[in-house]
Amino acid sequence: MSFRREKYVPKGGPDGGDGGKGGSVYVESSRHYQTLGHIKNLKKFRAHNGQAGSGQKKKGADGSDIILQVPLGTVISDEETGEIIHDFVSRTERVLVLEGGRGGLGNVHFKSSTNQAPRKTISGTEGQEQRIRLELKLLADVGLVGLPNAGKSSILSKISRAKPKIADYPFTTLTPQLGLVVLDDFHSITVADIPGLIEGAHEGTGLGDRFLRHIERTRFLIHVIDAANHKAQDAIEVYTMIREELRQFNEELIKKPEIIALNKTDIIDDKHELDTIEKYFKDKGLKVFKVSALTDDMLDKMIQYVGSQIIKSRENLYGDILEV
Ligand SMILES: Nc1nc2c(ncn2[C@@H]2O[C@H](COP(=O)(O)OP(=O)(O)OP(=O)(O)O)[C@@H](O)[C@H]2O)c(=O)[nH]1
Ligand SMILES: [Mg+2]
Repeated sequence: MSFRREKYVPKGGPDGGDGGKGGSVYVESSRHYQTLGHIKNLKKFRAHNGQAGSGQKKKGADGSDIILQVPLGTVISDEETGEIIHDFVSRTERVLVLEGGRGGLGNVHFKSSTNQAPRKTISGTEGQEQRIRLELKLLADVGLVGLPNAGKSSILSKISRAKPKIADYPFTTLTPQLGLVVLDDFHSITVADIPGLIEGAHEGTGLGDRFLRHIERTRFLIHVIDAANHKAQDAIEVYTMIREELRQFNEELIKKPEIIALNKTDIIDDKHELDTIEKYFKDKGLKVFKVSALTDDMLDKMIQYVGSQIIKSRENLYGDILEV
């Protein structure tokens, strides 16, 4: 609120200007970032306040916006309700998370024939606050799942140029690894190697299930089973257990199309056990590949099959978009 005060201008009338708008908070995906490391230790992001208006009808400056940059693959959600605000999947995008408060209105607006000296103003709105969760999920087409030591990383290292750590003890892989698998001159798919799962992973046993979020968005799962060190009955139990861990984490995971990779066939003596395992899965309607990450046996066939499935699902996806 302000009134014009000038020599020789008695009762100068209202001249209080408007307040500036508060800044807004945006989140933007950027190809320059691959992790959320740059914002890990920053707990609060605050856009700037708008400045107050002043006399002589001066409007206050708008507060500047703040733009938080995150890598592609980040999902932002409301920490309290869990509601997804945005999923940055395919390209760089900018999303308005919180709109800055409206600036107040100065008394210059409220002059009328009956009120030449209005004392009325309208306050600006308060800025808003929200707790949001930022989660980075890999964007892979295919996920490799299975017990520790099943040979997931060995398979990834053979089908892609990724160089994951491989060793003869459980929990060699401590974080998910991503590999690019080139199918032909025009097509490639990405495959994620997830740390091994054991019974109770959903309750935190072993490395727990926290890496499973990285396969939530895959289109396809390859279930890797060490067929050399499991009797048929064990292999089946292992499969059922892993599926149960996946289900506990997210029902959607077990609805994904999957195939079975029976690995380490190079050191199997008892072909009868192997046939029993294979029959069990085939009877369930699942496609089975008897592979060896050591000798490369059947890996190529498996990848061609998985690749063709992925390419088909991509075509369907684009088909849907065209229909819309
Ligand atoms: N003989 C033979 N050994 C294999 C084969 N595949 C993997 N191995 C061995 O099995 C062991 C475990 O292999 P990894 O690829 O590290 O297994 P992983 O499933 O990634 O294990 P985690 O990372 O602990 O979950 C290593 O000693 C590999 O050399 C195979 O086809 N044949
Ligand atoms: Mg591994």
